[in-house]
Amino acid sequence: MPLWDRRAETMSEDERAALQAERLGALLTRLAGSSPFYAGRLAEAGVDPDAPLGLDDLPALPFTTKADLWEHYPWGLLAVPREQVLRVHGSSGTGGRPTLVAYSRGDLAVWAEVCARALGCAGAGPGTLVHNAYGYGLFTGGLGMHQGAELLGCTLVPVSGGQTQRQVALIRDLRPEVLCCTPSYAVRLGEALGEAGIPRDEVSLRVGIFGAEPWSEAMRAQIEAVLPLKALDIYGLSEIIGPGVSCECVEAQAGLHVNSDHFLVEVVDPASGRPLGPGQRGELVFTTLTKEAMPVLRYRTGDLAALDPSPCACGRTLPRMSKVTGRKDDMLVIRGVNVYPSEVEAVLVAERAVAPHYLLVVDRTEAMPKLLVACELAAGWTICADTEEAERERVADEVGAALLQRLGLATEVRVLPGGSIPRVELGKAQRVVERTSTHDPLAALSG
Ligand code: DLL
Repeated sequence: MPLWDRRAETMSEDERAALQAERLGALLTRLAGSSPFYAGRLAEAGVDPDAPLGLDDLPALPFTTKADLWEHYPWGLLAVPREQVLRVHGSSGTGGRPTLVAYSRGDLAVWAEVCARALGCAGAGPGTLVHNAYGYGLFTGGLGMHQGAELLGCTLVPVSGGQTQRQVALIRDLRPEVLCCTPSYAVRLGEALGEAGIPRDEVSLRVGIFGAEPWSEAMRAQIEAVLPLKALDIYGLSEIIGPGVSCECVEAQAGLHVNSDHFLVEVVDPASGRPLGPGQRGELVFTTLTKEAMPVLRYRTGDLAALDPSPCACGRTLPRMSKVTGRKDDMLVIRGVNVYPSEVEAVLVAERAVAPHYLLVVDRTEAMPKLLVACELAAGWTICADTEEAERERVADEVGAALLQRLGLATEVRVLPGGSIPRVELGKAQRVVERTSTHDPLAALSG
């Protein structure tokens, strides 16, 4: 399988470490001279930016957080004159305040390079037909994959998100091999292709590059069951570059290759910030070694994963990160029990009687919070309308028992008729919502 940048992707560990140390030293010198924010942070931490620095010194460098980006919104973390910024992207964020990031010409080139590597991981090359259903706009998904596909020489269909019927027609007519979109939208597209009378085996797609939201191994199996493709995980965040920070390869599907020649990766204990070793799950932290416009030092992502430095069967030597199993701030605490939404997803997706669409409702209408799990019956599970309600109740009991066993928590499960859970056609799926005395998200659902 051709690698987009064989040299960078198969470098020996020592060679890569030397490159990283050299780039880290250059970054510190640059930041001390061009970023008042980092010049201050480095001085506070007692770091001399011109002293020789090895990778072992990394833990002595200060962290950067999302709060730093917000406090210095919009241009405070720029390390180049504003006129050298060619583009701004960002994410909407949960609090309504966007996180904005800036790209220089060099940054856009690095971004295209790492997205081309991701497409290379999917086995794409010049002429490969790519259907890009990530949203175009401030969100990094659409334009990020777009530039990577163009650099690689792919035939790109920049369809963006939404308008599912039109997407189905384009997939039927153009016969793309690679699909880029969120995993939840991949499920929706699989469903819509079936509804349009296109059987799974007649769909041309061979590989999917899915990311921007967490998805479990069980969800991978579901997607591969509705679409005839290998589903690969791609990870990234606006603050670091967008998609292309890391991606799985089609050969192994065993962890995401981190482009660590550009994005130095660490895993730290989310509470203490202390570095963790290979295989230990903690918070991902990245340092952008080559970014010009808005570089970040030890950026705390809040995303939880583990690292594996061993080489992959595909020949790449880049370290691999596990799937992101959640964010440190999306852990729910229900009656003293820690619940990760990904654990609930794993139970639901393993249950054949329910479709892979769900909503977790944290019910705060009483003194003690409760977890309500709303899902729906799988398409074609019951054919007899008379028995459907009883069947939904039976399945709800079954799912409730499985959740109790897995989480150690009693939940209230509602299995609704097929099609009740709203499908997300644009942007990221929001699977956890709150129910309060003034707002009931369940009221809008049928069943
Ligand atoms: O979601 C960039 C992206 C676009 C990645 C397309 C992959 C594909 P943001 O909007 O800034 O950037 O959101 C970043 O999304 O911190 C994670 O919490 C989450 N996330 C992104 N990819 C994954 C993934 C883009 N593969 C935030 N698995 C990150 C789990 C992911 N979570």
